[in-house]
Amino acid sequence: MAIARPIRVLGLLALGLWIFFFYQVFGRTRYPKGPGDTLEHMDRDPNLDPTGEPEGILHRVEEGYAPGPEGTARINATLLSLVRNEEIDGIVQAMQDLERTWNSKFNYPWTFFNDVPFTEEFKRRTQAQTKAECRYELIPKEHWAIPSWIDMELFEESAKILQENDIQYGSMKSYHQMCRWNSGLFYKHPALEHMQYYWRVEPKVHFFCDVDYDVFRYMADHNKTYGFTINLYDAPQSIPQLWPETMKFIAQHSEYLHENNAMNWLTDSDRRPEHNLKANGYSTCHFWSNFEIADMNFWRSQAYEDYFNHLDRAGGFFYERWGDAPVHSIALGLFEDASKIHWFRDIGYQHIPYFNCPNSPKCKGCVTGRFTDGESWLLKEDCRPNWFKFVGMG
Ligand SMILES: Nc1nc2c(ncn2[C@@H]2O[C@H](COP(=O)(O)OP(=O)(O)OP(=O)(O)O)[C@@H](O)[C@H]2O)c(=O)[nH]1
Ligand SMILES: *[C@@H]1O[C@H](CO)[C@@H](O)[C@H](O)[C@H]1NC(C)=O
Ligand SMILES: *[C@@H]1O[C@H](CO)[C@@H](O)[C@H](O)[C@H]1NC(C)=O
Ligand SMILES: [Mg+2]
Repeated sequence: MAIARPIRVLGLLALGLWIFFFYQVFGRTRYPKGPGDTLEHMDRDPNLDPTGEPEGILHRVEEGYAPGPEGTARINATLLSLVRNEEIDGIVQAMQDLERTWNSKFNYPWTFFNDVPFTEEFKRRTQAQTKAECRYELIPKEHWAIPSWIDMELFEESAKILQENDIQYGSMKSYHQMCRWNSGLFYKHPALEHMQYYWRVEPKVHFFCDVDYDVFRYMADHNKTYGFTINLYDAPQSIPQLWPETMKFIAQHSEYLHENNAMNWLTDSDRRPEHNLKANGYSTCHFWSNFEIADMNFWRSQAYEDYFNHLDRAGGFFYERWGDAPVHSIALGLFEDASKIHWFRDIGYQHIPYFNCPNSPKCKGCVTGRFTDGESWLLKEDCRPNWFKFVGMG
């Protein structure tokens, strides 16, 4: 049967449109499907490259890391965990991972914090995981309490809005208190007075790779202020006023801006422009603070003290759900030399649902280069490509 020419042309056109349509919908993979796939703006995940120890001087077990006063090679540093008595199983598991991969060699003390006293069972079971000293500290009431200037009716109203926007834990008072304490108070606890560095550990996190050097002395010897493993986008609805408040602060205190700051990383709007828009100018990229190895002198600086007080007065720890992760990250990105921020690429780590899993024979139990074991849409929460681009790695 002969088909009239105009019909053939129309048929071809329709076919072409269908192909175009399917290409638009299925053809462009925006995010990687699994290990090895490419990321937008990141041709290759650096975690797939063979990863060894960082360069430069490293201090090792032979130098004197026995538990107790014999451990003369240790500096003033502690593993640090804010944790609830009910989370005993989770913290024991996290301790086992970190003791196995690192601390059984270096024996840094553990310091546990709680807003209520630790139970005897908590103390017994945690101390049983380590040869190092464990300290159990109560948070002073004035560090944990909701500040007097917070209007509790406004808090309840705001919590409803957070809930409507699906902001996890938005209506849970203690979650807001926890974020505030981690932002601006933990390092003021008297138990940390003589401590300079800390490694923050949460219940249920995993560590996968043997680390055979003193990471605290690495920080000190290489002038590092802050070490991270994972870099994420935040939910913009949890922090709409954080960046505007930060800009107000900067307008009054431009002297605190570091000349080598990470402003371009903080304000990126190329990748996920809608995040930047909803957060009023902040990319929402942050170092995921359930892991941090850091120098408390930065939090104790005048710049950070003034910044935290400004934010605290603005009320966003309660009326919004400002997390300690974006607060820490913005402060570091503005007031610190960006070269003092270190990606601990060699420390295999997981806090559900994200991983840092390097390509190294020292790692066991994670899939090299895997960013998440959750739903594939979580892959777009990865903000490492922005950081790598910013520091010239990608
Ligand atoms: N003592 C005490 N610790 C808390 C409280 N709320 C949170 N924490 C601790 O603070 C840290 C962060 O809390 P999480 O509940 O893990 O918050 P998150 O990591 O954002 O959320 P998850 O995805 O559920 O882990 C953990 O180490 C908790 O044990 C609290 O009210 N009291
Ligand atoms: C650790 O802190 C104590 C008390 O402040 C101080 O005397 C000591 O010199 C410090 N040690 C190191 C290695 O910095
Ligand atoms: C560390 O920083 C100090 C002060 O900024 C500087 O004097 C020193 O040379 C730095 N050391 C290294 C190894 O970068
Ligand atoms: Mg957690």
